[in-house]
Amino acid sequence: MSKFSQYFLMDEQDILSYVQEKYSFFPKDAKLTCQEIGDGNLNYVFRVSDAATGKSVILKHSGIETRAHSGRKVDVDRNRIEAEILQLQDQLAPGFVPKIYGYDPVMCCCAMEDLKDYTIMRTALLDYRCFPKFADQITTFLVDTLLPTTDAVLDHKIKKGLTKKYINPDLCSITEQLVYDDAVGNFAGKNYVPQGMEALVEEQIYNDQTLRLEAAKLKFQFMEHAQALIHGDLHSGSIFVTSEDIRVFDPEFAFYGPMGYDVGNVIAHLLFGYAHAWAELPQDDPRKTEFCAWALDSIVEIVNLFREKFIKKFPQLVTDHLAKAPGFLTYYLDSVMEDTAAAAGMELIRRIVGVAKVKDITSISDPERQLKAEEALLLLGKGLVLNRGSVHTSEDWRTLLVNFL
Ligand code: SR1
Ligand code: MG
Repeated sequence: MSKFSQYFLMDEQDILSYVQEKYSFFPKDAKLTCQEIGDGNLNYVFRVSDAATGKSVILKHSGIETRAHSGRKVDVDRNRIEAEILQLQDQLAPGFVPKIYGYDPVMCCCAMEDLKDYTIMRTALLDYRCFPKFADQITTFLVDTLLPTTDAVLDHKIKKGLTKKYINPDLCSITEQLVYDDAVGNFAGKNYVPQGMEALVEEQIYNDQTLRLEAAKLKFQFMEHAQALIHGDLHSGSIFVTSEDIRVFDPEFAFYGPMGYDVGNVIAHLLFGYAHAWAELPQDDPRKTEFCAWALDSIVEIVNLFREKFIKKFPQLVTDHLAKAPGFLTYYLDSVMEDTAAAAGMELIRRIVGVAKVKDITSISDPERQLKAEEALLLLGKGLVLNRGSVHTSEDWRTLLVNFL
C-alpha cells in the first residue's frame, strides 16, 4: 500500500518520495532536492528541483491547522478550491495564473508551475520597484475573472452550482473575523494595536459607533452577497511580478462574494507599499518621488481601467434580460465601486490594529514615522468606509488620496 493513501502532514523528505510516486516530471533516478519555501499563514509550499536539468515544480500542501496560529483548524478542502479556481481562472484570463499540474484530494496537495523567475509583489514593493503595466494587467485579470462568473453573464443554475461548489466556510470565517470584527473591536482578544496608538484606536475606531455600524453592514454584505467568484485574498503577497508580467496565485479564500472585495484589496496593498516608501526613504531620494507617484497613480489608474474594461465587456457578455435594462450597468458598477472603497478601507484598518500585519508596515525602521504611516492609513481606511457611497470614479479616488495622504 502506498505511504500516501492516507493523509498526514508531509515534510521535505516525504515530498521527495511523493513527487516521484505521483508524477512523472523527473526521471526516476533524478537527484532531487526539496525546500520548503512557504511564508504564508496557512500552508506549506515545497520547491522540488532537479539540479541536472534545472527543472523544478511547486507542491502546495495544506495542513489541518494554520501555520501562523497553531490550534486554529482550517478545512483542507481549501487545497481543492485553490487548484480548481486556478484552472478556472486560467480559462477566463489565460496567462495570468500559474499552471496546475495535478491535485490530490487524499494528501491535500496540488502541483503547480514554479514561477521562479518572478518575485512576490510585496517583496518588490519593499524594494521600491515600480511596475508601469501593473494597473492594466491587474484590471484585465479582475474584469476577466469576475464579470463572467456573475448572474449578469452566467446561466443562473450554473452560477448557483458554482456557488455551492465553492462554498468556503472556514476561510470565509477567517475573513469575517479578521477583516470585519477585529477591525472595529478586539472581540477575539488577539488584536495588537501598535504602541502609541492605543488612544487613537479607542477613540477613532473601537468607540466610534457609526464606524461599527458600517462595518456590520459590510460584514453582512460580504457574507450575503454571492455576486462573483472572487479570489478572496488578493493582496500583494498573492501576486507574482516581473517587469513585463504578473501571475495571480493563492486563491484559497475564493468563494462567491462581492467583486469589490478583490479590487479593494489590491488598492489597499498598494497603499501599504506607498506608506513603506514614504516612511523609509529620505525626502531627497529620487526613488521616493518616483515610487510614491507610481503607487498612487496606479491606484487611480486601476479604478479608471477597471471601470473602462467593465463598461466595455458588460454589453458583450450580459445574458440576463433585465440586466440589459438601460441604467442597470451604471447602478451595478457603482455598487461594485462602493464595495471596492469599503474593502480597501476595512483592509487598511484591520492590518494596522488586527493580528495579521503586513511587512510593509512592520518593517519600517523609524518608530515615529511608522506611527505616522499607521495613523494616516487608519484614518484613510475609516474615511473610505464611511464615505464609500461617494467614491465611484478615478477622480473621486484621486481627491480622497490627496486629502488624506
Ligand atoms: C490566519 S490567516 C491570516 C490572514 O492571512 C491570509 O492571507 C488572509 O489575508 C488572512 O486574513
Ligand atoms: Mg495566502
